[in-house]
Amino acid sequence: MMKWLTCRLVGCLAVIAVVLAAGALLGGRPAAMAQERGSASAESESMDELWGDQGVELTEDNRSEWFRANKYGLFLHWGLFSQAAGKWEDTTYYGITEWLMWRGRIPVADYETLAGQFNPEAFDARAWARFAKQAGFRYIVITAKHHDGFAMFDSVHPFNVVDATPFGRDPMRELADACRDEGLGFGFYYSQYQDWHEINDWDGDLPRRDFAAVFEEKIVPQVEELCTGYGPLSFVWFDTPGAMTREQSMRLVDLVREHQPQALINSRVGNGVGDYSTYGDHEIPPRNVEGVWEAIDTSNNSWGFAWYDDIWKDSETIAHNLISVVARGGNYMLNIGPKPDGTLPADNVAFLEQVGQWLALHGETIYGAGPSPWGQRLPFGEVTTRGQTLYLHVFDWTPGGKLRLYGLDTEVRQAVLRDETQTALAFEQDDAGWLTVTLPMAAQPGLVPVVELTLAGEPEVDSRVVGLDHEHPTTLLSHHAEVAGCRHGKASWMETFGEWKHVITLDGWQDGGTARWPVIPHAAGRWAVEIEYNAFDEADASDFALTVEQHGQTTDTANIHLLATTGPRGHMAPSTHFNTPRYRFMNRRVAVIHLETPGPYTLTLQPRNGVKASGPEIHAIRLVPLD
Ligand code: JFZ
Repeated sequence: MMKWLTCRLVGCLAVIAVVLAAGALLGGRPAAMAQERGSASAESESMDELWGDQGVELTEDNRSEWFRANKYGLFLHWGLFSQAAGKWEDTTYYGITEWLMWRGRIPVADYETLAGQFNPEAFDARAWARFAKQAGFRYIVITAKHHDGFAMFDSVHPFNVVDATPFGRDPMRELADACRDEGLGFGFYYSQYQDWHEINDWDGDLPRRDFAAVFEEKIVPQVEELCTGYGPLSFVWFDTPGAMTREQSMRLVDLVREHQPQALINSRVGNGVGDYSTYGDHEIPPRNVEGVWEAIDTSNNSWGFAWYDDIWKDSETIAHNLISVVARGGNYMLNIGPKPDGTLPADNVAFLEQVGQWLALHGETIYGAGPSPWGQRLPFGEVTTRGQTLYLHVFDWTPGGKLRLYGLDTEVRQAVLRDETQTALAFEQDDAGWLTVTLPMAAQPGLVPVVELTLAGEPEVDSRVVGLDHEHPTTLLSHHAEVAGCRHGKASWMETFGEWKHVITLDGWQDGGTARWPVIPHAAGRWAVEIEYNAFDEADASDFALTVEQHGQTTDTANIHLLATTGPRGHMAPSTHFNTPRYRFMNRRVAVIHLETPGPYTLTLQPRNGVKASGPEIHAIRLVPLD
């Protein structure tokens, strides 16, 4: 999400693509982002209601409440691009499969031949909806029309699934009905600005029309078809607003409001007029984000089905991602690229079903749960909340190990392991601000074990000082630092298969610049210092000092030498979608520091011998306990 960019470019799609690479086709962050933070207020309600199990009905007045109650959505990218699966004639275009038409500069008439082959006879909308329900998803958003302009629904525009394919059915209607029967939310993805079937810069036979005409002739009528023909919708999910005017964005919003007043509209409708914000693809923000927002992600690396992409995220990774997004305050919408025959990839489904089994036991810690009062990941895992309850999700389970949390000011009444034993766990809260929970001497119970803490009141946490655990590595994020003479920045780029990467950084280093983190070790000891950073050749071998101070006195200094990570500042391989700059963040162990007495310290990172080319981009410092 790059809110500082506003796209004013029209016409040339090549230019637009470059701008997309920089993220500008995304909508700006909507005004709704400034809204109040959600909290599960009604403690007295039954658990089912608190879990959002049909407890919150989606109406015009409680869109954000419904959204927050449901947390986990299934995104589906399905269309003619699935038929091609990343390959056109003899060439595989690795990455961002649903952009095949653009990448292959395929003329409209040639691309239309895919419709003649599209016949997903194994498609069973009820089976998809049942799977989604079992996997713990609360809503589905599916591509009704992607950038290739092909309508996966019955439309007056002839380039559609009913009129142009041997399949001849309307899968959107079947899925809408099936979702309603399963009690799942349902919505359409609709690409409102990019429609390469109507406007592109490579097909000489295409009549030259401007967007304003296409908007009136196709976009508005199709959005109306989707809003009037498929029953109540939970979402209309727009994408890549490009050079849409505010009036055009508002036309679409008004249209949705008129027919579907309860439906949520995402920020990519453009011009800051949506209900909630969509983060950059594949991005989980490292620190809590206020307002109503979602992170979107893929199960493998591409959105649309790709014949070569079997790089599935396993169930543990997906569960961790979901938990982390909820702990940051958002919703997680995870994508599957269905196959051209209408089935879902089997490995993909199997991993998601395992997550569903975990959610069947621990849904209470996710659906409608509040964000972590610590504002970022803790060394052992993630925290979510519900009223006076804290859920500690243990990502790193050691039998008999300790979970340490620093800065909780509220009294803990009890700690219980959320498994079938419901074992009460020993815990201790000391005067220095540490809470220590002792795990049982047992093998890891389930996909992600959860410890439930009951507090004497709503959690109050001082999260400014980072507690250094001496059993788990602790991460000091760039954005947690107080800076002078360097900046909080962010690097975003697209990798081989179209997956975006986003990394927050400290960059723009000047001579004498500093980044400072307040930390407090749980016990005296030595920590290995690892730095995750990117340094282009020009900034190679930057020298830094990491100073350890207590009560204004320097107690230790480590000298740090950061070698280039990337080779020459270059571009991605030619097989890649866009020519975005190549970043290569690496985690390197660079020093050892000593923290020998109790109490808080300040760690200061500072360049030593003059900064070259504004220095490296530093994502985080990781302190790994050695004692
Ligand atoms: C868009 C589409 O172009 C893509 O095909 C897919 O449908 C995805 C869900 O959305 O791609 C984007 C849009 C914005 C960003 C990244 C990918 N962004 O700004 O980070």
